[in-house]
Amino acid sequence: MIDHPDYGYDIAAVRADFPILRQNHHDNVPLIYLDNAASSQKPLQVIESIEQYYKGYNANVHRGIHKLSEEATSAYEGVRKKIRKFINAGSRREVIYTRGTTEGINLVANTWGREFLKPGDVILSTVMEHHANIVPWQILSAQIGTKVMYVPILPNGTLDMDAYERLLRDEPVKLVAVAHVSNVLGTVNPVEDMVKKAHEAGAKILIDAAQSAPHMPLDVQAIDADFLTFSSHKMIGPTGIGVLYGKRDLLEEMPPWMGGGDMISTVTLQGSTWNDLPYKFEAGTPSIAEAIGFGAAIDYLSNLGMETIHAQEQRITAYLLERMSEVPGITVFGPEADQKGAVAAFVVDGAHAHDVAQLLDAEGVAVRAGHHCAMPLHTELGVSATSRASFYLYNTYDEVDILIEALYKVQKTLR
Ligand code: 7TS
Repeated sequence: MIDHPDYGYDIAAVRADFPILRQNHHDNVPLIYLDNAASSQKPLQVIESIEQYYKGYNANVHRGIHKLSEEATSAYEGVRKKIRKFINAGSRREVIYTRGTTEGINLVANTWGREFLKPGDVILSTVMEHHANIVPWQILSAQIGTKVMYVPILPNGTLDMDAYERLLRDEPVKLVAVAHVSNVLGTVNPVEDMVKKAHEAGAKILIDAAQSAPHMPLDVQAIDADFLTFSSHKMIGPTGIGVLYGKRDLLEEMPPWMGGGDMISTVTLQGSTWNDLPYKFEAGTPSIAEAIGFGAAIDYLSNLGMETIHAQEQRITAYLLERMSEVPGITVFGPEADQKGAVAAFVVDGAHAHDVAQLLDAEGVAVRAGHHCAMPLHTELGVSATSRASFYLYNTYDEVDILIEALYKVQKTLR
């Protein structure tokens, strides 16, 4: 038995905050939730904040002068300030609410991309991206004549940085669009270095932080990102809300994308003028309850401390990879633990990823199987599908052990 280091926080107290973790998955087996890269579970603090809003001060925001609307507006805008602090943005005006990462990327493609990219310009993505950071650039390119190119990966699952520099040098790259952390390989990309090199080449850079914002401290000013986007639901908050951070001067010169209420300053039958940031990009009634729940999630994460959460995830990742390496006939994709987030996508020799996931599910272990919205990456890896175990702050070393035991059982069943 390996002597597990401390979690850095009271793991029992944390787990007690997440009601869903108390249930049995099937009749007799407890739930081991290892699908956190897809979506995380929610603590009572988040669930109750939403209930309190609907019970106590539900109203539309930025409208009426009645007390309820003022209370709702103050809570909704208060969360924006929390997000500003959480990512160290220079101003709350740089924090745009979206429905999530996907919408954040599409917003940049449809506003900045349409306004500032020209036929022949190159958008540089990577082969390890989620479809959300590939498809919007392909759609845009089909419409305006830009070209999408991709940074390849090395055999260990890290980006080929020589190729990155070469592409920046040899191609007319105007935008780099890269994931901070891969949702399959877990690779933590050297974004500060990538930003520096993109800027030296005269390109802007968008960072898809869907898999980093939940797991490590983020400082958008230190990274010097032009755009950075993430989703609440992967960081113990509700679905339907996320953030696009953008540098203020860029956001100021971008035209709006969706038109409607709240995003205008004046409207006549002949034309309209736009509201100030961030509202220029927030047409229509927003996800108010979800934003309030997101605020409770940020409070929760901040109270534990993102450094503390990250340090624990690094320990559990090291333990996970060590234990998985003991099981014969299993290939885990991606780099070593010290370069990797808490995710292990793997294949079991002679077994289909979906069968593995189904058998694990019978043991109470919830993992995802498939291409994880990263088909080009799976093609590159030479597999059609992987099973993926992804961890978060409430997962335990005992759950790693249960996963490993379950994997031995799966192998026996499939043999
Ligand atoms: N980018 C990355 C790196 C992701 O992992 C995801 C979601 C997205 C973008 C899209 O986020 P959304 O909140 O807008 O949907 N990733 C996954 C996953 O790995 N399994 O399910 C969703």
